[in-house]
Amino acid sequence: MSTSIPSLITSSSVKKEQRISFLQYMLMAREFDLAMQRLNRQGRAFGGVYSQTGNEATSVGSASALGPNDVLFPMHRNIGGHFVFGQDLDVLMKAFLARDGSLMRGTDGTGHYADPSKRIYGNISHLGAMIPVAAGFTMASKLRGEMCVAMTYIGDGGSQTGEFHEAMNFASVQKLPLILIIENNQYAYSSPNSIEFACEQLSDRAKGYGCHGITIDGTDVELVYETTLKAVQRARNGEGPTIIETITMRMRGHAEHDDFSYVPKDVLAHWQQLDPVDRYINHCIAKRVLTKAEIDAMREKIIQDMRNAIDLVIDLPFPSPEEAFRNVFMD
Ligand SMILES: Cc1ncc(C[n+]2csc(CCOP(=O)(O)OP(=O)(O)O)c2C)c(N)n1
Ligand SMILES: [Mg+2]
Repeated sequence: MSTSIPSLITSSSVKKEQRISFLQYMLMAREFDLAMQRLNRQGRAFGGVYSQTGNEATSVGSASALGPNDVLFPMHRNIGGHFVFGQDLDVLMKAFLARDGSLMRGTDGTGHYADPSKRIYGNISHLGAMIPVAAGFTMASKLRGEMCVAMTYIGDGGSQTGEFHEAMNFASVQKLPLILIIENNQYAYSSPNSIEFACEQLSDRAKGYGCHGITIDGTDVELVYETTLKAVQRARNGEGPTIIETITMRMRGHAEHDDFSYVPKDVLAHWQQLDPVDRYINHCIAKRVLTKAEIDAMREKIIQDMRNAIDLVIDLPFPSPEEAFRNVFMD
């Protein structure tokens, strides 16, 4: 593995306050993740706990490029996007700990919720299925004469589904304001890229659909932001969809039950050096955005907020068993 570490870009479209907010949201995503991992090991978080570590720059940078009328269809490693879209920490903690009365009524702990008040819709577990839904959202808003960009996400594995193809073809033909972020984190469960697809880059497919496509470093928040901003502008100009493939690494197992022993240790060590949060902290200190002491204080406050949210939620009751039958239809 090469040990070279690329420098992060300093985007001219980013102002100081935005840099601070990128850092804030990435730290929130990281600390939420660490809190969920701990709760899982303590037997207090149930179901799948899907680590976002390594994906913070992609989820925060991309969601930050959208405007107040746009919509987000996040996937299972996009907690950063929920924060960018203003989702409340306590609300998320209650949902992820599957407590009664949460957004998913306690029936799920992985963010399969829609919250129209926050313009967040997702995620749909069936890989690929959310892309046509996001495309349909933009089609509906177009028919209503509104200008609304939808952004959704798919993994390298999920990109191999039929719905990916159908949705991107349809969106390209209709020139829909849709942005698809392909989070290429090298693995789909235990399958590496080499047995998933034969094209060089997943964004190469854009040419076949007749839309725009680009592959970028998904660990560089300002690069992700700047690239997505251009895609948003194209979408608003009626130039149709964009596929942005972000190259990242899934730094833990598929979910916390998976020891990911199939990932070579030198590969993980290489990506550890590319950690998007640590590198952006150093970048912000070097660019005098904030001092180390200010960043430490920001992180400490976030950790305290996580503790407070857990304290608030942890003793709440689970839903009654009947909840499992609500919204289930049968004769
Ligand atoms: C259509 C479909 N097939 C299989 C699954 C089971 N499944 C859930 S996540 C996953 C791996 C996804 O890998 P990738 O798309 O690369 O995303 P990552 O988890 O790496 O972020 C699989 C196979 C599913 N949810 N939907
Ligand atoms: Mg993957």
